[in-house]
This record gives sequence, C-alpha cells and structure tokens, in this order.
Amino acid sequence: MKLLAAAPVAGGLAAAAAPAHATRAPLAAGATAPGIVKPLPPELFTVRGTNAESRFDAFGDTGLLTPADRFFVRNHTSTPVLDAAGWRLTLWGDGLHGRAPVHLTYGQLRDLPSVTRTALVECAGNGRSLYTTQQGEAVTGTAWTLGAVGAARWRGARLRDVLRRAGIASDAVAVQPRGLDDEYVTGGVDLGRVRRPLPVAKALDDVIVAYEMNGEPLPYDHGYPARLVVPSWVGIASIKWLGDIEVSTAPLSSPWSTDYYRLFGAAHPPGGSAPISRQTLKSGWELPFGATLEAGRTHRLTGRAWSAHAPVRKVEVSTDGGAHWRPARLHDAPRRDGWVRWSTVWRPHRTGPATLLSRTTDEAGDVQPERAVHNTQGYLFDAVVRHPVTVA
Ligand SMILES: Nc1nc2c(c(=O)[nH]1)N[C@H]1C(S)=C(S)[C@@H](COP(=O)(O)O)O[C@H]1N2
Ligand SMILES: [Mo]
Repeated sequence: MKLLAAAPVAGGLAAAAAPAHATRAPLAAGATAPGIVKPLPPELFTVRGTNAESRFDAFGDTGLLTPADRFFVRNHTSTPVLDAAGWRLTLWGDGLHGRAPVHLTYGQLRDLPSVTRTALVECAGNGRSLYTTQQGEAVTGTAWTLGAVGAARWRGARLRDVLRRAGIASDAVAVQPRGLDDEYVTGGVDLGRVRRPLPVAKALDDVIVAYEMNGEPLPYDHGYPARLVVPSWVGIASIKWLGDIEVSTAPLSSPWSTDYYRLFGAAHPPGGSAPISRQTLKSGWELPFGATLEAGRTHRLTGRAWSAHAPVRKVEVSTDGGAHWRPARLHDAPRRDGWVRWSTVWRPHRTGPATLLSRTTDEAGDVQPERAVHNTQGYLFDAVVRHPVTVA
C-alpha cells in the first residue's frame, strides 16, 4: 500500500485529473480525420467525422488479431498525446476505505501482476448504417458499416487488483472511469469528459487496465498510456486515456449511461431500456460492398463471425439472397470474446446482381435474425447483413 499512499493534490480532484501534459494530436501528413494521430490510408480506413472505420473487406489478409495500424478509432473529440512519465491514475470516492484520493503512476501500474488476453473492442453502433440501408429506418450517430470492431491481445493489470490496492470498500457498488481527452460538447452542451459507470461486479471480474496492445505500448489513438478493456461489453465501456476512476457506494450515472447507450424507440420502454452492456452477434464477408466477381470461376470467399454471448457454433451462408443456405467452413476454434474466420467456395454462373448472406449461431443458441429491432440511436445491430455483389 505504500506505493499508493493517499496524497491529495492541491487544487482538488479536478486539478489532479486534468490532462496538464496533454497536447493536441498534430495533423499527420495524409491524415484525413481531425484529431487522429495514425495514418488512415483509404485502402484500410473510411473516415467518419472524428472517427475512422476499419475496412472490413481489408481484414481478409489479417489473422485473428487486428494490427494496431488497422484498428478502428472512435474518438468523441480528439486523441490527446499523453506522456507516461507525467501520467497518474487517480482513484477517489466514498467507496474507498481511506476516502482520500489514491494515485498510481505508470511504473506502479506496470509493477502490478500482469494479465494478457485477446478481446474484441466493438462499438455499440457497429453496423448502425444497416438500420437505414437494409431496414429503411432512421437512426442517429456515426454511420458505421461493419468495421467498428477489432480484436487485439491486451496486456495490463487487472482492474480488480488496482481497485483492491486502492482500498475498495465492500459496500462499493459502482465505479466510473473517465478519460483525459477533451470535454465532449454537443449541441452547445458540455457533457464533460467521457465517462461511464461500470457495476462493481463487472469491474472486479475480467476488466483490464491495459497498457499494451498486440505486444506494443498502446498507440496514442487507442488510449496511451492506459485504457480499460471491458471484454464482451460495448466499446464505450473501454475508456481510453484513463485518468481517474470514481469508486462509489451509490449507483453512478453520466450522459453515457442516461442519454446514450440505452435503447429508445417504439419497441422499448418509454424512458428507454437499462444502460446497454453486452455486445451482440454478427458476421460479415471480407469483400467490398458491390464487389464484382467473375462468372464461371470458383471463388474462395472469406469472412468472420463473432458473438459476445458465447463462442460461435456455426456460420451458414447463402449466395442467392437467402433462398438456400449451407454451412461455411470454420477456420478457428470457437472462443469467448473473439471471432472465427470462415470461408466458402462459390462458382456463380448467372451474371447480374446477387446478394450474399451469412448467419452466425452461437453456443448459447443465439442466431442472427433477419431483422434487427430498431432503436433510435442504432445500437446493437445484429441482423443478417445482405451483401450486394455483381457477377460479370
Ligand atoms: N476517453 C475516451 N474513451 C473512449 C472513447 C472516447 O471518445 N474517449 N470512445 C469509446 C468508444 S464509443 C469506443 S467504441 C471505443 C473505441 O476504441 P478504439 O478507438 O481504441 O477502437 O473507445 C471508447 N473509449
Ligand atoms: Mo463506440
């Protein structure tokens, strides 16, 4: 405990947590998204406002892990370029025994026992644009196709160990991690820095305070020097550029648990659903939408399938718009919190437009439906994607 001795900082918490050493991300040559540090070549990314979507079709030549230079970026504002030497993680709140803030340096974080695990990070809104293009429904938010997801090997300390070292009390019920990026201002309202409550049960389970991604220090855009990785939950839970964590004996909330990341709309309760937590299941073909395939030739087509509920049990594919289905070949052992690569062969004869479909079934019996249940912010799209191609 000595390393983490409580040391309240003059100026209070706001000052303690302020990113005093942050500089704004410079616009790299060729960068096309404001505030993203890494290059975003158009063959790998589609820029959407302050965000960059990975091209799902370009995953075809990657393995189970998504290289950091191809990983999607979801930024509410812009990437802060932080310095690990000046960084502190502050834990505070009435859910700590000492009730005084506890600070942890980067070195102290790295001195805690480390764990390494592979997990997907997937935006709650991944697939959102399909509500509109496929179901004709209006939604708000970034118009992702299927590329707001990636898999990485994360290394870091268990959040559980960080919380225990800081003295989490047995009656704590919620923690709220917060990022060091700029305050998020939307519609003229300053919502403060990105933060979202996490129930203690999940925080003490499998959450990692990660400092490495695929064996390298986290890239700036993905949370350097430290971020949360909350396996199987919607991406917003995995707070980047972690600056402080409130630990509370009462439930916590933020705009990211009240206004955003709930399901609103005709199929949901009037005040919206409970805050969403677990991701859903999906699959997709590693081909551009509208790809042209040569008639009379045998094509080996590939894709990926994943579920946040249970390992993938099977993937079925259709090359005739859903009239006939057959099993795809799976190339990876099904695992939790990961995806499996699949393939199929197709020898199209008739020229003209065709629709490819794929459908995941997981070990819990979840199956991708034909239609996703609409919600106004377009979260948790889970339906079978109708993938248009042309045979020529
Ligand atoms: N501090 C902070 N953390 C954040 C965000 C953010 O804008 N600021 N975006 C969240 C969202 S909505 C997602 S989907 C994931 C994306 O992680 P990535 O950019 O590393 O892919 O980060 C989450 N963590
Ligand atoms: Mo997200």
